[in-house]
Amino acid sequence: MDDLREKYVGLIAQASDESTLEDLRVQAVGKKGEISLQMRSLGKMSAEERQVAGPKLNALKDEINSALAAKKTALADAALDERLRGEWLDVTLPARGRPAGTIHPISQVTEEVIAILADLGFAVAEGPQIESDWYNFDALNIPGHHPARAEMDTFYTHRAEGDERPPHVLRTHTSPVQIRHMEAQGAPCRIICPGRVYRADYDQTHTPMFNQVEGLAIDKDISMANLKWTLEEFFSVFFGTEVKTRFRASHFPFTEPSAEVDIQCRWENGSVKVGEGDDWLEVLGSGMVHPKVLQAGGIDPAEWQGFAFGMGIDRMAMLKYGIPDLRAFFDSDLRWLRHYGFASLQQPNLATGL
Ligand code: 2NM
Repeated sequence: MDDLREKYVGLIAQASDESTLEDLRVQAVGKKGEISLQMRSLGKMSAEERQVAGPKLNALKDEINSALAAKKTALADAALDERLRGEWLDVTLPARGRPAGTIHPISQVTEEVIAILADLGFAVAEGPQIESDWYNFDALNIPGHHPARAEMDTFYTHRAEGDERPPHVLRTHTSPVQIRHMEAQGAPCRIICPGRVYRADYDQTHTPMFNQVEGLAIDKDISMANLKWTLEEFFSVFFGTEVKTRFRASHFPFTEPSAEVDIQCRWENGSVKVGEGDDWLEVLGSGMVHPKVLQAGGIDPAEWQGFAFGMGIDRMAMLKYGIPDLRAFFDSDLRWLRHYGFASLQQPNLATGL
């Protein structure tokens, strides 16, 4: 018995994992274990021998069981210590930076323009970017043979072979939205239509997709004077300084009379300053909506009249924020976006300034 005790106490002490320990348990006190076999042999002993050997064997069995349990706990503790050492974490370290995007200058300027004109009573209207040629051209007094159709460098969609209907177009201006609005809501109205427009043109100052805002105000007694005041008010708030405008007679199929609008500026070593100096910069087209256009929108030109204007958002963004190259707007260059982009919480608001 002393040999057995010595053997198993030694082996248990040396065991380095739980499965070795389990093997030892089976070997010593399992059904066919060495100690169990000894206990079975008690039956062949005399009563006196049994009285001595029985309790000793029981004590040995208890001792081995306790040794196994103690070692099992010790191994578990050691394993936990090991994990705690390995999984240690400094919760006071600063968090990883999360890259935040920026608001694109075109989005920012669109929101600025909306904020200013909304304050002047204009509601935002939107419409499809793929238009029928009726909404994009005919309704705007640009008939099929009109040179403006060719000049506009229009993108046409594809029709199936043998389909003789005129193809749809990528809208070349946001005016079709205004025709749709006239049809749906009638007069009076004050709306602005911001959005993407498309013309097949690509050079230093043109991209095939660009952004426009057009305005439309229809009522019984609206005149060019209202247009001029509205635009001067708009530019002054947009540029944050009093801006004079100059109206030059022009021609658009959808307005009569028509005017191109320049804003006051000064050229200063290669860059332009708006609202000072005595140079002029063309930024906008406008006029009184042509009677045929009102009619196309279902509005009686004998009863109603109105002004309309259109400007390029991209151009306004370049002027206000000193962005030199138009094409950079659409390059998705992250360094450019970080430099010219706006913080997402910096939302245009007339009360806090634009
Ligand atoms: C411009 C210039 C002049 C214009 C006209 C209309 C409509 F639909 F009411 F007839 N919307 N926008 C207009 C007039 C646009 O952009 C240079």
